[in-house]
Amino acid sequence: MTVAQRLVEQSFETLTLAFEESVLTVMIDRPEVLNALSPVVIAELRLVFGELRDALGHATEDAAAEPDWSVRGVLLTGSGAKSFVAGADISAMQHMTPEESRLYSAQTQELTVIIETLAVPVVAAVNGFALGGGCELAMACDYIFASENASFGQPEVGLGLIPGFGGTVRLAQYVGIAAAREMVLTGRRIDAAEALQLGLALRVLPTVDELREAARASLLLAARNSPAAVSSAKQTIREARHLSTDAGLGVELDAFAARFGTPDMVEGTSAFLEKRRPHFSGR
Ligand code: CO8
Repeated sequence: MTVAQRLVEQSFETLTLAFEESVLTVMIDRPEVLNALSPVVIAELRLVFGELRDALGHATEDAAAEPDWSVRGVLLTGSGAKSFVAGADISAMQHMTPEESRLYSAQTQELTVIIETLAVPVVAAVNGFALGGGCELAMACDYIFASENASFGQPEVGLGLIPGFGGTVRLAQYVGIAAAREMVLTGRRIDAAEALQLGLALRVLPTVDELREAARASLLLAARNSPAAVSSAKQTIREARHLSTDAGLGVELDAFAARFGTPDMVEGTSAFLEKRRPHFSGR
């Protein structure tokens, strides 16, 4: 059984999963609280992304294992047309002790790292509010598409909190330090047009349906390539991001050279020269 089959057969309390044409859609499904992230949502997201990581990890790290590339991209979205995720569930957080909040934050931060290092692309389709933990979850994805009604913000300081799900780190990576400071210190919400202008959203689509379709199309485009090469490119960009130019080029050099002689590299270059479509095995 593939990881795609295993995941869609499971039932979740707070998520709805769908699988079509190699794209797994993970929908956070708590519309009554605008898809706020409760500890159960975090646990279920960790389960889904953890299973994907384990299945794909075998494909990328263990040369002898049969690669399970059944899932070639993940679309992360919220149910309905009003909210992606309106933040961490405030009622679940209110009575946490510092120790409990540390554990909760560590678990959510770990989830963002699993997403960021997953071997396949993950696209956030932000269909409304992406506030606090919602904005932070979206930023852990490879890129963000948004609908016109989307709004983004880090309103934690208004609750006597600060971002705890990677927001103090990743927002500045997306929008630069001054814009990140302004958003985090004021708690101001920005609309989709401003998110696009700042580089937080990569594309803005008029409706939620068009948004999900565009995110899906982008994932399917990536899925036409060698999965092993896509994975390597994703990890290389992440690894090189904060290095000096020289150190980053060294990381790229190693990853580039490692592709040579692999089945996918042989197939991709042969297919081009033979003027046919490549059939990648993902190795
Ligand atoms: N948590 C719990 N419930 C929520 C949340 C939330 N974050 N957001 C909305 N809801 C609930 C509302 O309480 C309401 O429930 P009810 O119908 O029972 O009253 C329902 O969803 C609908 O919401 P509203 O009636 O408020 O809808 P509006 O359209 O009037 O307003 C807003 C929408 C503007 C999104 C508004 O709901 C709002 O401001 N929500 C809170 C946004 C927020 O502050 N988010 C940040 C939370 S803190 C955070 O995310 C920290 C991240 C770090 C965590 C790291 C792990 C520790």
